[in-house]
Amino acid sequence: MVAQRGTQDLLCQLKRQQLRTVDGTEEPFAKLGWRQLVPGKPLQQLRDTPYRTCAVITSAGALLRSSLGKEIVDSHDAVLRFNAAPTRGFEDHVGSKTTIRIINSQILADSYHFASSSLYKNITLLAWDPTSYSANLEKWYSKPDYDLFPAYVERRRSSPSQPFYILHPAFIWHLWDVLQNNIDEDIQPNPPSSGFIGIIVMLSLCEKVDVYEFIPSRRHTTLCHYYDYYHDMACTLGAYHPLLYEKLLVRRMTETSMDDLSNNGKAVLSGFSQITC
Ligand code: NCC
Repeated sequence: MVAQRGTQDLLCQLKRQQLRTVDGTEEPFAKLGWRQLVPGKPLQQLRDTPYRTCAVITSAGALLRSSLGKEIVDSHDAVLRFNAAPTRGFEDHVGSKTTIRIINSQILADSYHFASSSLYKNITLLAWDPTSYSANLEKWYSKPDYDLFPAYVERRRSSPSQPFYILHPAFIWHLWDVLQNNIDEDIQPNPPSSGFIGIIVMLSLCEKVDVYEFIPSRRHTTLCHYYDYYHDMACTLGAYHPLLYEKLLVRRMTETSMDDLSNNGKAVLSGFSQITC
Protein backbone atom coordinates (compact mmCIF):
# COMPACT_ATOMS: atom_id res chain seq x y z
CA MET A 1 0.00 0.00 0.00
CA VAL A 2 1.30 3.47 -0.84
CA ALA A 3 0.80 5.75 2.13
CA GLN A 4 -1.76 8.51 1.58
CA ARG A 5 0.32 11.61 1.03
CA GLY A 6 -0.80 15.10 1.90
CA THR A 7 -1.56 17.88 -0.56
CA GLN A 8 1.64 19.75 0.29
CA ASP A 9 3.87 16.70 -0.17
CA LEU A 10 2.31 15.95 -3.54
CA LEU A 11 2.76 19.54 -4.72
CA CYS A 12 6.39 19.41 -3.57
CA GLN A 13 7.02 16.21 -5.52
CA LEU A 14 5.68 17.88 -8.64
CA LYS A 15 7.51 21.14 -7.96
CA ARG A 16 10.81 19.24 -7.99
CA GLN A 17 10.14 18.08 -11.60
CA GLN A 18 11.26 21.41 -12.95
CA LEU A 19 9.56 22.69 -16.07
CA ARG A 20 11.91 21.95 -18.93
CA THR A 21 11.82 22.65 -22.65
CA VAL A 22 14.12 21.67 -25.51
CA ASP A 23 16.81 24.37 -25.34
CA GLY A 24 19.14 23.31 -28.15
CA THR A 25 22.08 22.42 -25.91
CA GLU A 26 21.69 18.62 -26.27
CA GLU A 27 22.28 16.47 -29.33
CA PRO A 28 20.96 16.17 -31.94
CA PHE A 29 19.50 19.65 -31.45
CA ALA A 30 22.88 21.32 -30.74
CA LYS A 31 24.38 20.29 -34.07
CA LEU A 32 21.19 21.31 -35.85
CA GLY A 33 21.61 24.87 -34.56
CA TRP A 34 18.59 24.83 -32.27
CA ARG A 35 20.34 27.05 -29.71
CA GLN A 36 19.62 29.90 -32.13
CA LEU A 37 16.25 28.50 -33.19
CA VAL A 38 14.48 28.23 -29.82
CA PRO A 39 13.26 31.43 -28.12
CA GLY A 40 16.07 33.34 -26.44
CA LYS A 41 14.22 33.54 -23.13
CA PRO A 42 13.25 30.32 -21.35
CA LEU A 43 9.52 29.90 -20.73
CA GLN A 44 9.93 30.40 -16.98
CA GLN A 45 11.60 33.76 -17.60
CA LEU A 46 9.06 35.21 -20.02
CA ARG A 47 7.77 37.23 -17.06
CA ASP A 48 9.66 38.71 -14.11
CA THR A 49 7.00 37.58 -11.62
CA PRO A 50 4.48 34.72 -11.74
CA TYR A 51 0.97 35.38 -13.02
CA ARG A 52 -1.28 36.02 -10.03
CA THR A 53 -4.31 34.02 -11.18
CA CYS A 54 -4.56 31.50 -14.01
CA ALA A 55 -7.25 29.33 -15.56
CA VAL A 56 -6.79 25.93 -17.15
CA ILE A 57 -9.71 25.23 -19.49
CA THR A 58 -9.99 21.56 -20.31
CA SER A 59 -11.82 20.67 -23.49
CA ALA A 60 -14.47 18.63 -21.65
CA GLY A 61 -18.01 18.49 -23.03
CA ALA A 62 -19.22 19.42 -19.53
CA LEU A 63 -18.17 23.02 -20.20
CA LEU A 64 -20.90 23.41 -22.76
CA ARG A 65 -23.82 25.35 -21.21
CA SER A 66 -21.69 26.05 -18.12
CA SER A 67 -21.96 29.86 -18.52
CA LEU A 68 -18.47 30.15 -17.02
CA GLY A 69 -17.10 32.37 -19.82
CA LYS A 70 -17.34 35.68 -17.95
CA GLU A 71 -15.73 34.27 -14.81
CA ILE A 72 -12.91 32.72 -16.85
CA VAL A 73 -12.09 35.96 -18.66
CA ASP A 74 -12.64 38.40 -15.79
CA SER A 75 -10.95 36.53 -12.96
CA HIS A 76 -7.70 35.37 -14.54
CA ASP A 77 -4.48 37.00 -15.73
CA ALA A 78 -3.62 34.05 -17.97
CA VAL A 79 -5.73 31.35 -19.62
CA LEU A 80 -4.41 27.98 -20.87
CA ARG A 81 -6.21 25.99 -23.56
CA PHE A 82 -5.50 22.74 -25.36
CA ASN A 83 -4.96 21.52 -28.89
CA ALA A 84 -7.59 22.76 -31.35
CA ALA A 85 -10.16 23.81 -28.72
CA PRO A 86 -11.82 26.97 -30.09
CA THR A 87 -13.33 29.93 -28.23
CA ARG A 88 -15.28 31.47 -31.13
CA GLY A 89 -18.94 30.56 -30.77
CA PHE A 90 -18.38 29.25 -27.21
CA GLU A 91 -17.43 32.50 -25.45
CA ASP A 92 -20.35 32.33 -22.97
CA HIS A 93 -19.09 29.01 -21.66
CA VAL A 94 -15.29 29.00 -22.04
CA GLY A 95 -14.43 32.70 -22.39
CA SER A 96 -12.45 34.31 -25.18
CA LYS A 97 -8.96 34.93 -23.85
CA THR A 98 -6.10 32.53 -24.60
CA THR A 99 -2.62 33.21 -23.23
CA ILE A 100 -0.96 29.82 -23.68
CA ARG A 101 -1.96 26.79 -25.73
CA ILE A 102 -0.54 23.31 -25.24
CA ILE A 103 -0.60 21.28 -28.43
CA ASN A 104 0.26 17.64 -28.83
CA SER A 105 2.35 16.62 -31.82
CA GLN A 106 -0.71 15.57 -33.84
CA ILE A 107 -1.60 19.24 -34.21
CA LEU A 108 1.76 19.98 -35.82
CA ALA A 109 1.99 16.83 -37.94
CA ASP A 110 -1.61 16.27 -39.08
CA SER A 111 -4.15 18.34 -40.94
CA TYR A 112 -5.09 20.83 -38.21
CA HIS A 113 -4.20 23.86 -40.37
CA PHE A 114 -1.45 24.71 -37.93
CA ALA A 115 0.29 27.15 -40.26
CA SER A 116 -2.83 29.12 -41.18
CA SER A 117 -5.22 28.84 -38.22
CA SER A 118 -5.59 31.85 -35.92
CA LEU A 119 -5.90 29.42 -32.98
CA TYR A 120 -2.12 29.16 -32.91
CA LYS A 121 -1.16 32.81 -33.45
CA ASN A 122 -0.42 35.69 -31.05
CA ILE A 123 -0.14 33.42 -28.01
CA THR A 124 2.53 31.36 -26.28
CA LEU A 125 2.66 27.82 -27.71
CA LEU A 126 3.92 24.69 -26.00
CA ALA A 127 4.18 21.52 -28.06
CA TRP A 128 4.91 17.99 -26.89
CA ASP A 129 5.34 14.51 -28.31
CA PRO A 130 5.20 11.37 -26.17
CA THR A 131 8.23 9.40 -27.43
CA SER A 132 9.11 6.50 -25.14
CA TYR A 133 9.86 6.40 -21.43
CA SER A 134 13.64 6.28 -21.87
CA ALA A 135 13.51 9.39 -24.08
CA ASN A 136 16.76 9.19 -26.03
CA LEU A 137 16.70 12.50 -27.91
CA GLU A 138 18.51 11.17 -30.99
CA LYS A 139 15.95 8.40 -31.41
CA TRP A 140 13.10 10.80 -30.67
CA TYR A 141 14.29 13.24 -33.33
CA SER A 142 14.60 10.51 -35.98
CA LYS A 143 11.27 8.85 -35.07
CA PRO A 144 8.82 10.99 -33.09
CA ASP A 145 5.28 9.64 -32.54
CA TYR A 146 4.05 12.42 -34.84
CA ASP A 147 6.65 14.49 -36.66
CA LEU A 148 6.33 17.84 -34.96
CA PHE A 149 9.77 19.15 -35.87
CA PRO A 150 9.32 20.53 -39.44
CA ALA A 151 6.29 22.65 -38.47
CA TYR A 152 8.10 23.85 -35.33
CA VAL A 153 11.18 24.93 -37.31
CA GLU A 154 9.00 26.59 -39.94
CA ARG A 155 7.04 28.61 -37.32
CA ARG A 156 10.16 29.63 -35.42
CA ARG A 157 11.65 30.95 -38.67
CA SER A 158 8.52 32.71 -39.86
CA SER A 159 7.47 34.12 -36.44
CA PRO A 160 10.61 34.43 -34.32
CA SER A 161 8.89 36.76 -31.85
CA GLN A 162 6.21 34.19 -30.95
CA PRO A 163 7.19 32.32 -27.76
CA PHE A 164 7.00 28.72 -28.96
CA TYR A 165 8.61 25.86 -27.06
CA ILE A 166 8.76 22.07 -27.20
CA LEU A 167 8.42 20.42 -23.80
CA HIS A 168 11.36 18.16 -22.97
CA PRO A 169 10.31 14.47 -22.97
CA ALA A 170 12.14 13.98 -19.66
CA PHE A 171 9.76 16.51 -18.05
CA ILE A 172 6.72 14.63 -19.39
CA TRP A 173 7.98 11.27 -18.13
CA HIS A 174 8.99 12.65 -14.72
CA LEU A 175 5.36 13.65 -14.30
CA TRP A 176 4.38 10.10 -15.17
CA ASP A 177 6.82 8.90 -12.45
CA VAL A 178 5.09 11.09 -9.87
CA LEU A 179 1.73 9.66 -10.96
CA GLN A 180 2.96 6.09 -10.65
CA ASN A 181 4.68 6.73 -7.30
CA ASN A 182 1.44 7.97 -5.83
CA ILE A 183 -0.95 5.32 -7.13
CA ASP A 184 -1.28 1.81 -5.71
CA GLU A 185 -1.86 0.12 -9.07
CA ASP A 186 0.56 -0.24 -11.98
CA ILE A 187 -0.51 2.39 -14.46
CA GLN A 188 -0.02 2.02 -18.19
CA PRO A 189 3.35 3.38 -19.44
CA ASN A 190 1.66 5.97 -21.62
CA PRO A 191 2.31 9.68 -21.18
CA PRO A 192 0.03 11.91 -19.14
CA SER A 193 -2.64 13.86 -21.03
CA SER A 194 -2.10 17.41 -22.24
CA GLY A 195 -4.50 18.39 -19.44
CA PHE A 196 -2.28 17.09 -16.64
CA ILE A 197 0.87 18.45 -18.31
CA GLY A 198 -0.84 21.83 -18.66
CA ILE A 199 -1.88 21.93 -15.01
CA ILE A 200 1.71 21.34 -13.90
CA VAL A 201 3.04 23.94 -16.36
CA MET A 202 0.61 26.53 -14.95
CA LEU A 203 1.49 25.63 -11.35
CA SER A 204 5.06 26.58 -12.35
CA LEU A 205 4.00 29.93 -13.84
CA CYS A 206 1.13 31.11 -11.60
CA GLU A 207 0.44 31.83 -7.93
CA LYS A 208 -3.06 30.36 -8.10
CA VAL A 209 -4.54 28.05 -10.71
CA ASP A 210 -8.26 27.41 -11.29
CA VAL A 211 -8.74 24.20 -13.24
CA TYR A 212 -12.10 23.87 -15.01
CA GLU A 213 -13.80 20.50 -15.56
CA PHE A 214 -10.74 18.31 -15.10
CA ILE A 215 -12.42 16.79 -12.09
CA PRO A 216 -15.89 16.22 -13.53
CA SER A 217 -18.69 18.31 -11.99
CA ARG A 218 -22.40 17.52 -11.83
CA ARG A 219 -22.47 18.71 -15.47
CA HIS A 220 -20.43 15.64 -16.49
CA THR A 221 -21.50 14.14 -19.78
CA THR A 222 -20.45 11.56 -22.34
CA LEU A 223 -19.92 14.43 -24.80
CA CYS A 224 -16.19 14.32 -25.45
CA HIS A 225 -15.47 17.99 -26.20
CA TYR A 226 -17.55 21.15 -25.76
CA TYR A 227 -16.86 21.94 -29.42
CA ASP A 228 -17.84 18.70 -31.22
CA TYR A 229 -20.55 16.04 -31.31
CA TYR A 230 -18.56 12.92 -30.44
CA HIS A 231 -19.68 11.00 -27.35
CA ASP A 232 -17.30 8.72 -25.44
CA MET A 233 -16.80 8.45 -21.69
CA ALA A 234 -13.15 7.52 -22.37
CA CYS A 235 -12.50 11.20 -23.13
CA THR A 236 -13.22 11.97 -19.47
CA LEU A 237 -11.88 8.82 -17.83
CA GLY A 238 -9.04 7.95 -20.20
CA ALA A 239 -8.06 5.12 -22.51
CA TYR A 240 -4.54 5.78 -23.78
CA HIS A 241 -3.59 8.43 -21.21
CA PRO A 242 -3.74 7.59 -17.47
CA LEU A 243 -6.44 10.25 -17.16
CA LEU A 244 -8.37 8.70 -14.29
CA TYR A 245 -5.21 8.57 -12.16
CA GLU A 246 -4.30 12.12 -13.13
CA LYS A 247 -7.73 13.24 -11.92
CA LEU A 248 -7.41 11.35 -8.64
CA LEU A 249 -4.07 13.05 -8.06
CA VAL A 250 -5.38 16.52 -8.85
CA ARG A 251 -8.25 15.82 -6.45
CA ARG A 252 -5.60 15.27 -3.77
CA MET A 253 -3.77 18.46 -4.75
CA THR A 254 -6.73 20.74 -4.19
CA GLU A 255 -8.35 21.99 -0.99
CA THR A 256 -11.62 22.62 -2.89
CA SER A 257 -14.51 20.82 -1.21
CA MET A 258 -16.35 18.01 -2.99
CA ASP A 259 -19.51 20.18 -3.01
CA ASP A 260 -17.72 23.06 -4.71
CA LEU A 261 -16.07 20.75 -7.22
CA SER A 262 -19.38 19.20 -8.05
CA ASN A 263 -21.29 22.49 -8.29
CA ASN A 264 -18.72 24.69 -10.03
CA GLY A 265 -16.44 22.23 -11.80
CA LYS A 266 -13.48 24.29 -10.62
CA ALA A 267 -10.52 22.91 -8.65
CA VAL A 268 -8.39 25.62 -7.03
CA LEU A 269 -4.66 24.84 -6.75
CA SER A 270 -1.74 26.75 -5.16
CA GLY A 271 1.09 27.54 -7.53
CA PHE A 272 4.56 26.20 -6.75
CA SER A 273 5.80 29.70 -5.81
CA GLN A 274 3.32 29.67 -2.94
CA ILE A 275 4.51 26.48 -1.29
CA THR A 276 7.65 25.90 0.74
CA CYS A 277 9.07 22.42 0.38
O1 NCC B 1 -9.12 15.64 -26.24
P1 NCC B 1 -8.00 16.54 -25.89
O2 NCC B 1 -6.76 15.63 -25.40
O3 NCC B 1 -7.56 17.55 -26.89
O4 NCC B 1 -8.40 17.32 -24.55
C1 NCC B 1 -7.52 18.23 -23.89
C2 NCC B 1 -7.46 17.87 -22.41
O5 NCC B 1 -8.72 18.12 -21.79
C3 NCC B 1 -9.00 17.11 -20.80
N1 NCC B 1 -10.32 16.50 -21.09
C4 NCC B 1 -10.81 16.46 -22.35
C5 NCC B 1 -12.04 15.92 -22.60
C6 NCC B 1 -12.82 15.43 -21.54
N2 NCC B 1 -14.07 14.95 -21.71
N3 NCC B 1 -12.31 15.48 -20.28
C7 NCC B 1 -11.09 16.01 -20.04
O6 NCC B 1 -10.66 16.05 -18.87
C8 NCC B 1 -7.84 16.11 -20.84
O7 NCC B 1 -6.96 16.38 -19.78
C9 NCC B 1 -7.17 16.39 -22.17
O8 NCC B 1 -5.76 16.19 -22.13
C10 NCC B 1 -4.45 15.35 -25.37
O9 NCC B 1 -4.33 15.10 -24.16
O10 NCC B 1 -3.61 15.97 -26.05
C11 NCC B 1 -5.75 14.89 -26.06
O11 NCC B 1 -5.68 15.15 -27.47
C12 NCC B 1 -6.63 14.48 -28.31
C13 NCC B 1 -6.34 14.88 -29.78
O12 NCC B 1 -5.05 14.46 -30.16
C14 NCC B 1 -6.40 16.42 -29.90
O13 NCC B 1 -7.64 16.90 -29.43
C15 NCC B 1 -6.22 16.84 -31.34
O14 NCC B 1 -7.31 16.39 -32.10
C16 NCC B 1 -6.57 12.97 -28.12
N4 NCC B 1 -7.58 12.31 -28.99
C17 NCC B 1 -7.24 11.49 -29.96
O15 NCC B 1 -6.10 11.22 -30.24
C18 NCC B 1 -8.42 10.88 -30.72
C19 NCC B 1 -6.89 12.67 -26.66
O16 NCC B 1 -6.81 11.28 -26.43
C20 NCC B 1 -5.91 13.39 -25.74
